[in-house]
Amino acid sequence: METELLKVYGDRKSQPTRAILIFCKVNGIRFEEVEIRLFTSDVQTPEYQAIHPLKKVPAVAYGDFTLFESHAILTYLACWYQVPDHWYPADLRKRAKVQSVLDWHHTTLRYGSTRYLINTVLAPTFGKTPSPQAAAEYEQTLVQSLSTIETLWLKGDSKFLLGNDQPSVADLALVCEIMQLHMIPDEERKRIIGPFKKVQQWIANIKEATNPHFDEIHQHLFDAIASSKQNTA
Ligand SMILES: N[C@@H](CCC(=O)N[C@@H](CS)C(=O)NCC(=O)O)C(=O)O
Repeated sequence: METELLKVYGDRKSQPTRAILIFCKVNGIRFEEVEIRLFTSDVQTPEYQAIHPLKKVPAVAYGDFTLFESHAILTYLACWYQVPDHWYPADLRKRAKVQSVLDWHHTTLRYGSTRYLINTVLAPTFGKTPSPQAAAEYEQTLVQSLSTIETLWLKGDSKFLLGNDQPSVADLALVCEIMQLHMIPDEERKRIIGPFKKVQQWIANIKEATNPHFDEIHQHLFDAIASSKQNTA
């Protein structure tokens, strides 16, 4: 195994960055966190563009090996560091099921959730005015995705996705996406997530399985939300 130290580039306000950081911490992976602040000149430097030519976060580097796309990073790290099997099972059929949830995530839950946020609270960041019409459309995608998690991925009384009693990288990727909804006012979030009781229990299960790291990594997001509320008050 290489002796290089893994570098994780990202911003804790970014949901896929948090998933990777929590994964590394829970599994005792040694790494250096390199903060790349979203929407700043941090992503514009030639050094960072050599790592992530698309100028996004997260990314990792291990010596001269670089990788971006959080799902690819999570699965690579799970295999490279030989973490406990439940994160990304060696059994090919079980592994393929985890992969199927990861693939589903990007075009459904993440698609709906990020666009909902961009058309509501994040609109000013993108130089847009909030669009209630677009927000309503993406809220539908988001709610349908939560419904799929509730009725399809959280089978029976299972604690984690795919009927598992321990989390996989898919649990981490999806839950960090949902935590981003803390950016919207509490009453809005409750309106959207409130009906999904299994989803709420599942979030609590992942917190329990990954704490204190889950809370520590999310604190940065909560602090940023609190300070933006103060600035707009
Ligand atoms: N599919 C990518 C998504 C990466 C992504 O969109 N990251 C966001 C932050 S969560 C970003 O860097 N946005 C800045 C931009 O798009 O300019 C992954 O899972 O890593």
